[in-house]
Amino acid sequence: MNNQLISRVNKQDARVAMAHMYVAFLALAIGGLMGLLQVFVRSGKYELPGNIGYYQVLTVHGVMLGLVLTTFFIMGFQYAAVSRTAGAFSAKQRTSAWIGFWLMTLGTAMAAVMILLNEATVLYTFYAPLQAHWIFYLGLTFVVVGSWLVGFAQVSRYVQWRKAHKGEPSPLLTFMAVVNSVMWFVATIGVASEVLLQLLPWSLGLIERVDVLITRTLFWYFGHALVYFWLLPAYMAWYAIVPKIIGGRIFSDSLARLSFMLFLLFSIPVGFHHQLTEPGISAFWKFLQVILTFMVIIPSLMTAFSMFAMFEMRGRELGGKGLFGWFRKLPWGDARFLVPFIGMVAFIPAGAGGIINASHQMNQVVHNTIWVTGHFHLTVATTVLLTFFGIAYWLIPHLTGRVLTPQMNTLAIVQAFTWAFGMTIMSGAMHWVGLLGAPRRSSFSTYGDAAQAMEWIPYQIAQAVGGTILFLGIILVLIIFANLAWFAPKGDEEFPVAEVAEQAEKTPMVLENWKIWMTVLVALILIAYTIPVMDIVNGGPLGSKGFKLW
Ligand code: HAS
Ligand code: CU
Repeated sequence: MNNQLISRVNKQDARVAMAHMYVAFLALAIGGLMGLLQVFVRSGKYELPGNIGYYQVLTVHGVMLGLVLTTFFIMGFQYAAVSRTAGAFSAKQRTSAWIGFWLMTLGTAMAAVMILLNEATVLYTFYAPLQAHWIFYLGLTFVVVGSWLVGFAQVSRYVQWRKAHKGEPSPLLTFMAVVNSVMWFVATIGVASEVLLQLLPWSLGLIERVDVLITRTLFWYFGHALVYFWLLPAYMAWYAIVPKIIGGRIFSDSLARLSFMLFLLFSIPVGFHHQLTEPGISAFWKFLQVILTFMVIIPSLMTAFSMFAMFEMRGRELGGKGLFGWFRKLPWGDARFLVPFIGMVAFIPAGAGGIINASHQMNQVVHNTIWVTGHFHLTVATTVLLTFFGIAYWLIPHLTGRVLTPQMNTLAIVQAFTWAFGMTIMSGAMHWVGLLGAPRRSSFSTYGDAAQAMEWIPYQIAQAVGGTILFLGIILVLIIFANLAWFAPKGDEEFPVAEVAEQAEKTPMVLENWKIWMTVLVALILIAYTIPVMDIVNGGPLGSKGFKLW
């Protein structure tokens, strides 16, 4: 296939991708420091200096890590992956990506300044009734529009490739990047309309009130797909890159594509599973979206299956015998494999927690408790993030023309174990104390020395211990990043892309028939949202004038 023809990311494309990486890792540094402050405050043993508020710090943390780090890393990685597998971008496409990058960076700076000025302490979900300064919302708009431009470049390169290769399936990584970009376009329509039609005019005083339930519904229409926008690049690495690193092959190209298409279809019409306790949406529509949520678990189970199959195939090739002998044969000393692997292991309890959250009755127990925080620190902050680190360890040197030295490889392994250890303590404590009722998104309080609140304190101290270990992990990864970006020896680090196993079937072209999939997608969204949204619009009260509670 074309993998052999193009073996590296074009030099000019590498600059685009690397620019994204700088912002991503800067966001990691800032956001990580805020996380450390938060666990300290919640332990009850520490108070923030000056006039800095807990919720302000929490907003910086969520925005920097949940929105900025992820979006920049993903767009940079996908851009590099398309250049590597479909070939260099045209000058026009590259310009679109550069404009997108600068627009995102400008928007990030605007939002960050407003949060630092304490004008936008609205947390990373930023829906009404909390009201931020309009510059914050405008900044977020720039981030979204900028990401569209980088995404358009990828889609345009894909279309160009397909025109030149009629009847052939596109390179797998390019296809996956395009699926994720398309999902992102469709999902961000929700948040863009929330910001442009509601939050922005409301914060400018052009309209007096907004309907809180509509802002929340539009946000979660976007917000759930957002979490899969984070996950899919990790899956790209698992399906198409990790096999090459371990010397194996992709278990099945068709299965990988099918799972990505299922993500595109089912990631969006499920936002109500974040609103299961919300009055104003009838139980039937919540039930329907819970069913669709259970549908979107299937492609993750398919992924788990493929990973096991791929590992076993490779382990047996290396002479592994018996039921589990293959397991020992995998290249455990290679950080590019081991770090994402730890992420995979974390996804087993993380996914199980997600299924608990999605189960309507059990959601009543965990919703708005710090259990949910525990859940997403396993999913996005372990599974996804460790995979991103694993990607960075070959991608950054590939882009900068350097190599990952054995010392850095060892440090990367130490980093991943530090992370896994710290997260087990922190996320474990969050899950447990969440079941005891401890709220999420709340500063330290003894609630008038209530007995229940006293019960929470030891867990909150455990969170601080785990969080401190995690912060050490952040320092380690920043050291590795700096090394790979500026100091590592010059060389040529490979951008690994795996081939498909021989016995795998030919890829059916129907998986690239976008007319079919987009029709199904739009139909699913309309079915899941039209009537409940009409109900909200018709039955809503006057709306909120907005609050500034900080
Ligand atoms: Fe979630 C809340 C349901 C996955 C992120 N989630 C959140 C929030 C975030 C988040 C950020 O239904 C909080 C938002 C907020 O601020 O309020 N989530 C799910 C479900 C899944 C799920 C059903 N979530 C994710 C992923 C995330 C993420 C992925 C980020 C990347 N989540 C919910 C619900 C809520 C929620 C409710 C709202 C809660 C509330 O009340 O507010 C599923 O997609 C999970 C499916 C996953 C699996 C696991 C498959 C396992 C694999 C690993 C294989 C391992 C190998 C290694 C091969 C079924 C693929 C083996 C090696 C060995 C040695 C064994
Ligand atoms: Cu969700």
